[in-house]
Amino acid sequence: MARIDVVEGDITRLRVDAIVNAANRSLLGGGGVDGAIHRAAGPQLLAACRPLGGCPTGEARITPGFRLPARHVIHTVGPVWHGGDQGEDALLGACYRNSMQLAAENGVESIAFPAISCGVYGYPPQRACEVALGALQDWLRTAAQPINVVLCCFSAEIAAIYRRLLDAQA
Ligand code: AR6
Repeated sequence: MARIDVVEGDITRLRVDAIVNAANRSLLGGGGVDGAIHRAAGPQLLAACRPLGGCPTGEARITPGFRLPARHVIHTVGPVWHGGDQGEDALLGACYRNSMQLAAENGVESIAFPAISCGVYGYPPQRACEVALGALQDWLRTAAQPINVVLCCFSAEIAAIYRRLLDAQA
């Protein structure tokens, strides 16, 4: 059975097969975790993203990790929070599912996610963590092969939310 671990820290440092980037639809970089990943991977990452021609919200694309310890970067575009009745939960869940699907297709055995949409895009963290965990656990339940998941939290607040949700299931 695949594991889900909660880790606090910088996702660009993690030695996993793939890290997920909370990108925007251009896939040409930005602030937050996107900026950190591009800085750590080096300029080849932008060169690899450019020909992808962007990515719709909820979908995912894969590139090499270049200078990162991770072999792959999976770029996904989370929804901007507009109050919760604009299909945000479905789009956020799709980010996690589509990232896992792409990971499986590329032989990834370990993957780390940031808290997609919880920064600049303004998603309420508790709700985002519930959607993320639900989507990941649903995916893992029916997966042909197990993939170990790291929930990489840049703040203690997000880590505490994930730990509470996981403890409540134990
Ligand atoms: N490692 C792990 N998590 C991080 C790191 C890091 N190095 N840096 C920030 N976070 P955000 P979004 C956390 O704003 O809300 C970009 O400009 C952060 O604390 O990076 O999906 C893109 O280009 C927060 O919990 O992504 C888009 O335009 C989480 O990562 C836009 O921001 C996500 O925050 C996407 O916004």
